[in-house]
Amino acid sequence: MGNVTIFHSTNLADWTPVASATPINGYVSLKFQLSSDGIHYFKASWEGDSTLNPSQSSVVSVNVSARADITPPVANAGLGQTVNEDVLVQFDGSGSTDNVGITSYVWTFVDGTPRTLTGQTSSYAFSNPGDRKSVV
Ligand SMILES: [Ca+2]
Repeated sequence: MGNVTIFHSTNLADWTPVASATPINGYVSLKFQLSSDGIHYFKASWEGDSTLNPSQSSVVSVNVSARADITPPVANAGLGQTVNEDVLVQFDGSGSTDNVGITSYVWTFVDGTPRTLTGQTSSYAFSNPGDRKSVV
């Protein structure tokens, strides 16, 4: 049994060897991290050792269209504010960022009882005096 070499390409022309192994029970397993979306090609080339077992190669394509997003968002609720009770406070989370995009904003705080607001910007009039930390 000859060695199998696995090549990677994104254009079917420039092939980069990524692994070489001797098949076990006819199989070679490979773990390879794809760094970009799009079509990736893998070619397995097997070195034959006789006319009965000639060299062969086979190409498969993998279309990567959605990789898992593992970068968490960074919440920015802006600077602290001091206001009197019953005066409308403006919350602004527009300084928050994410590598893909922010799908929702949730503001939670306690004013007598736990309160929840939604939206990139929101407003609220506290009815109880005291220090509050609002989490976006
Ligand atoms: Ca993200």
